[in-house]
Amino acid sequence: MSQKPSRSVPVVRSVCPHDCPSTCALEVELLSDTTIGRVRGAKDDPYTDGVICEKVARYAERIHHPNRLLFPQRRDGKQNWQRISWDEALDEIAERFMAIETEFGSESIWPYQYAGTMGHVMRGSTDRLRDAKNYSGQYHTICSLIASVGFLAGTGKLAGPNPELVAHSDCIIIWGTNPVHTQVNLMTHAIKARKNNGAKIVCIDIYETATMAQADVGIILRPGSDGAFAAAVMHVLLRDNLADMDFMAKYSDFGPEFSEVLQKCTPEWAAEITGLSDKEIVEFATLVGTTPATYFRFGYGFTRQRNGATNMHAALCIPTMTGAWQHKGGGAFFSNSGVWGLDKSVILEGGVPHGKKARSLDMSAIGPVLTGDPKALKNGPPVKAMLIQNTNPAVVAPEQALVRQGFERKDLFVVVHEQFMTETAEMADIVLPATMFLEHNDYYTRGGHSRVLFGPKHMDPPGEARSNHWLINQLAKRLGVTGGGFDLSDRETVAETFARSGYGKLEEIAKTGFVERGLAPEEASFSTGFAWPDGKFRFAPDWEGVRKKQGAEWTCDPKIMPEFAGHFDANEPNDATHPFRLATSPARAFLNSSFTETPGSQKREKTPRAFIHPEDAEELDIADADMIQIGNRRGQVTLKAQLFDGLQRGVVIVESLHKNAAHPDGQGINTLIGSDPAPPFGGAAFHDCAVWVKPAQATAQT
Ligand SMILES: Nc1nc2c(c(=O)[nH]1)N[C@H]1C(S)=C(S)[C@@H](COP(=O)(O)OP(=O)(O)OC[C@H]3O[C@@H](n4cnc5c(=O)[nH]c(N)nc54)[C@H](O)[C@@H]3O)O[C@H]1N2
Ligand SMILES: Nc1nc2c(c(=O)[nH]1)N[C@H]1C(S)=C(S)[C@@H](COP(=O)(O)OP(=O)(O)OC[C@H]3O[C@@H](n4cnc5c(=O)[nH]c(N)nc54)[C@H](O)[C@@H]3O)O[C@H]1N2
Ligand code: SF4
Ligand SMILES: [Mo]
Repeated sequence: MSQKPSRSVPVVRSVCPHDCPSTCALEVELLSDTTIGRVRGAKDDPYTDGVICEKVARYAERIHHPNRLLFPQRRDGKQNWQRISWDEALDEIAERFMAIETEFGSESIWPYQYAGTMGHVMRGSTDRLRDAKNYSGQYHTICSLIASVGFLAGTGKLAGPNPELVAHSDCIIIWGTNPVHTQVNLMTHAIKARKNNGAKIVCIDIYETATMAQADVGIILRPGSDGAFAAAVMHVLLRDNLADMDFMAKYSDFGPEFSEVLQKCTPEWAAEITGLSDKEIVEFATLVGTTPATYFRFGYGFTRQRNGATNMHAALCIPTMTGAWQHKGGGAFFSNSGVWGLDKSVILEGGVPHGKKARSLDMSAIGPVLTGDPKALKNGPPVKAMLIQNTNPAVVAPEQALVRQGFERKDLFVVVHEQFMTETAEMADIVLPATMFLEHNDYYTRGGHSRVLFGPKHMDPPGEARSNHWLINQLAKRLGVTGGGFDLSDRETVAETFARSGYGKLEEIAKTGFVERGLAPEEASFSTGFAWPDGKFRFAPDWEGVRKKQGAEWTCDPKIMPEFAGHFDANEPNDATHPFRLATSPARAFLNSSFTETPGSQKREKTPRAFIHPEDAEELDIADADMIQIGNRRGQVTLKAQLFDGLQRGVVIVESLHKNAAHPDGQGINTLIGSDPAPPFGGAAFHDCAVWVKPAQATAQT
């Protein structure tokens, strides 16, 4: 994607704000105070290395989109929108919130924010108001929780060898991530390793992704079977004397009991569960067992299965058994979120402390919450008002039918602060226009790397668009809260956070645009000990210890968690009526629901389609490009079939997320996904769904 900027156009430095582990350092052509040209990846940033994805290279399409929201608007009950002033909007919101608080208590107000921007100041401002007013909390379960706790269960810390070291590996295992779609920079470094060291690239997924097409070895297993696969790999490592017994003795809790458990996990046993051949399993074990500098790059695919925490943990046991952590270019990585050492108090805390802290509601359960499910409401008051920022739950949240039913409630007051009239905004009472990243100041941490980057304001927003930070502070004034971040500008809030975190002065940091937070190589790669008190990796997880580290909540009986790493049969069961497994893996040109509005992305992704195995299609009398229905007890969705043999029989993949309205009947793919919390601590299992599939004309069953 990289080209030389033309010399006459000024180029400014920025950071991609989207929810992508790459968090690219950007160079943006600034054509005027209000106009941008091309966006490129910064060449001097070692991880970005001059490369960015197509969708952000074309950001001019998004920032200057004719449909950007420009003014506050109020809806009259139907779809008639009336322009109002910011003062009118803020006064009305403050009045309604105060009246609702008086009648139903502060917990009946639920601010709701997520991943539209990864800027800490913008995202955190919503939480500052929540904290100051003791509104209901948000338990963050969409996205990373399931996999994060699986990683913590082994290492005790979310860290790992710097992903730039991939370039020094002899073998790279890309497991449960599709970086060609979701974090293109990982491919830059993996391909460097192949070029420089002749490294092998292995991709483990549930279908033949665009990444697998570029790999040397592709392993297509059944969804949710990674734990069984990993256990069999460990069986072979022990059987064939490929395990590093010295490393395990020194740095893990490995012992005869686990060894005995693994005896039963033969490749033949795992072949049944994974749908792989025992030969594929043995070959993989032999490859990683004989290649010390093997780098396991785990992705969020793990976090989308009900048994994903245990699968992640089991996969993570492999580099510990081979001792890969000790070798340059070896080890494993999921996220660096344990390394920032940030003091975010000025962003997150406000007002005076409250006696009893408000309940925290599971964000994945927004459907059950809004439709009055007592358990989801923790037996507390109903939610009567919401302020929604940087998220589009009508599209992205599970159990969509319930989410939409909830938003249709006449007694629910909803404010949405957005860049576009999303399908969530369309259901709001008041919609407010939001800035984009080049129009406000913020900073960003890089989950897939080791830098914290500053993204300064470079241009004026269009119309009356205002930032989250500004909106929250204006609303806070009307609600009578002040102090800390409520009295600072967005830039001052960045500066104060950097100062409190010991990063140094913003003026200095702004010169380079980043702070390096990488741990010392031995610490990052745990090669001299893990982050549990005894310094040992856990093959037998201490889930209660993980819960405390993560600040998580048990959502199942702790007794159901298996004692050792391996297969955990916890996924949504298939039955005679629901014989298929559906996964909603990410589309290349959409980023969750962002970019569904831009012409370049729409052109690439076209209409929603389901990949289905040709033999399954034939049995169901479905031809390529036929309209089909996919359904289960939660509802049904209509889309196009695309015959594809790069997956196992019985598996259906819908690359997501299209707008709900892109489906002929307006029901988006999340209609089918469950919002029940995955064990042990919750999380929505977006790729773990039992469904039926039929030609569209046939009568559907539920
Ligand atoms: N283009 C694009 N980029 C994105 C996003 C997007 O929607 N589109 N989303 C952004 C966000 S919010 C995130 S969190 C990241 C996520 O990015 P990734 O880390 O890539 O994670 P996932 O999107 O969940 O899925 C990764 C892969 O896991 C596979 N998978 C599903 N179930 C299993 C399983 O049981 N086992 C194995 N081995 N594989 C499985 C899926 O088929 C998919 O190919 O990407 C970010 N970047
Ligand atoms: N079926 C299925 N569903 C999924 C997933 C999946 O893989 N499959 N992935 C899940 C994952 S991992 C995630 S993280 C979620 C993400 O889902 P969301 O959190 O909804 O993320 P986006 O769709 O990227 O962005 C939401 C909105 O934020 C707005 N926005 C961006 N910046 C700002 C800002 O500064 N201020 C304000 N007020 N608004 C802003 C954008 O215009 C956009 O409409 O989706 C989840 N949903
Ligand atoms: S690869 Fe990810 S971080 Fe980089 S520009 Fe694209 S969306 Fe942004
Ligand atoms: Mo995510």
